[in-house]
Amino acid sequence: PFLRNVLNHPEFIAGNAKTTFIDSTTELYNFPRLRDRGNKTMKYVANITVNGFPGISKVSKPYFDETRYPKVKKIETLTTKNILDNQGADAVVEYVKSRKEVLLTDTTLRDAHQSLLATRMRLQDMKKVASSIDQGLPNLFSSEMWGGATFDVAYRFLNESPWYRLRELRKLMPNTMFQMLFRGSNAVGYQNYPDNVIEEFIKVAAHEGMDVFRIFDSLNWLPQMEKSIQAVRDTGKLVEATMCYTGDILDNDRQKYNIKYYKDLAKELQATGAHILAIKDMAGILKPQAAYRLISELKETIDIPLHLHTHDTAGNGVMIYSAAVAAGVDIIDVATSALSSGTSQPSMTSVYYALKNGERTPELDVDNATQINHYWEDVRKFYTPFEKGLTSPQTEVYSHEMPGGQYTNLQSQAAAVGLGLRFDEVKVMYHTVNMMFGDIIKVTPSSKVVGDMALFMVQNDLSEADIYEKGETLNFPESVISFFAGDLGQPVGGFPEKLKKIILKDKPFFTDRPGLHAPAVSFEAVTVELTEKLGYTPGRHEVLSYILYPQVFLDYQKMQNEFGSVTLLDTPTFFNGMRVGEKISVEIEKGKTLLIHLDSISEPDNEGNRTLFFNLNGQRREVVIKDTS
Ligand code: 3PY
Ligand code: ZN
Repeated sequence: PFLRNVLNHPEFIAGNAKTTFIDSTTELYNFPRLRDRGNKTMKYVANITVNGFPGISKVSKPYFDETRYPKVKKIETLTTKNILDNQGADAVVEYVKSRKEVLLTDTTLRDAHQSLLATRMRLQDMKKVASSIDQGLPNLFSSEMWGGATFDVAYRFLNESPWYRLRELRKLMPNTMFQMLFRGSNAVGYQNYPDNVIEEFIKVAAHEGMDVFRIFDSLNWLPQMEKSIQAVRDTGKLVEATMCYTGDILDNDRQKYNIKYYKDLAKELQATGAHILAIKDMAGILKPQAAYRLISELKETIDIPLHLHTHDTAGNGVMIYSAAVAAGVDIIDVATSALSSGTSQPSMTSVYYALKNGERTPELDVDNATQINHYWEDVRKFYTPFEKGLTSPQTEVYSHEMPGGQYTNLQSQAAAVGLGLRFDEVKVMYHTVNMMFGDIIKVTPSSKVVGDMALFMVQNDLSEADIYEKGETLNFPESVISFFAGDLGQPVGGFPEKLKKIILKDKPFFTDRPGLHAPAVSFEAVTVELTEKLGYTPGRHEVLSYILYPQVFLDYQKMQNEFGSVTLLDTPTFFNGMRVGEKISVEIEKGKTLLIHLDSISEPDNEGNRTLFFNLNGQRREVVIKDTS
């Protein structure tokens, strides 16, 4: 079967198979699973049906309306992806500069669901709309569909390989530039990694189809971005070097991050090799008039295109974009309406209509965008258990400055430690902690440090004064100690020395780049180690996943062995299992479909086991599951 897989593989048939083909094309190895895939899938479904999906309350499977699949008109035009592939990164930059209209990046497949649905969007739902986006919205600058929290959440909570997601979408969206969020020296993790891991990750991601790398550092510390910027340049793809926005340039009482700070940083990022400058307003606190001033002055300061990212948390998103567009911003981040607003990005079509008949109206086929949006309206309902019920603008964000992607996460973290009803206090404490830390940039992972400290203080009823008075005797959260030890780099203006002493006690700390102290990883040695654990030789992408998230990756492999490719299940079944009498179909590969019917479920026996009676492609099957619900 292995040879048959090789010979039938589209890449092989197309003559694209190189000597690394077999190593890097892991789906070829799926053959031993083929025979028992049906059994594994049923086992997964049976378990979810009886015990529910981990982390969400078990409910009977909801009835959803029929999903409206988009019917888009295919639009033929030269795309940014065509330019990148045929003429290179600099040609894309020239193209962007030559456009009068503002360009759009669609964040639906990454930040939108990271910010609204705890990053739980599954590939299965992306795949069904991917080619409609590719064909119907070809004027997009890019589709942000990877990176940030999606990498570990895919493995950890969805039993889905982020690499598989990238490859599958690449096949369906050949004419759209893919964009990812990359946390500089923290890659797609929450800690520093050795330089050669960062470089290898970028190389492999570029090879797998990533085009635009938005590289940021959680403290805006340039030394933490330089290696990544160079690594992307070496691949020939596009570098969007990023400055994270915090504070308020128009507030005379808050001048740590003033206009000069941003202009100087922009110049440095341009000099370091940025093709594009991203302004990452991760919390959505850039106010419209500040946006106008910031963009206008940056336009006069640097000559690379500007790409603005915001979150609509406070409800001012369209106004921010309107001001930024008037000031000359080149690209803005929007999301499909159904997954926009609130802690997500502003709506693509709202922005379109706000700018319609103006000088810089985006090129967007609004009928296609609307069709695609109908699909997302239906799909969002599958993810209701992950919604946090934020239905109105949160202007408190101007005070706590929490990133859009963190808000709902911190809410869950607070609930998990029994502070669900005291979340308002946590938000206020978050602001206090930021000021105690010296007013830092707050974005993954520095935002997590502030969040951990805020939770710690509220949970232990500690005030700011208590920290200074009793600090010697307190056991601070690990992330806070690590932050003050310089593991994430150096904050703008340095650490507050008094607090640093209290938190670190006698522990050592870095004052230079942590990457200078991290020994290079031997990919060969890790490959050998991982081969032993997996029983097959992993591809380089799997080695990288294991280096970044060892336990998460091994747990994912274990789930794969036990339940097979659950990524292929439809989302309602994935989260809710099956109803008695229901029939589902799972296309496991082209022309091979599992038809699964759940006939009945027994009462639990003396040991608490239930038997589920299925019919799988016409054959009766039984699965016994322990009822732990
Ligand atoms: C991430 O790093 O995941 C973010 O979205 C930061 O805003
Ligand atoms: Zn964001």
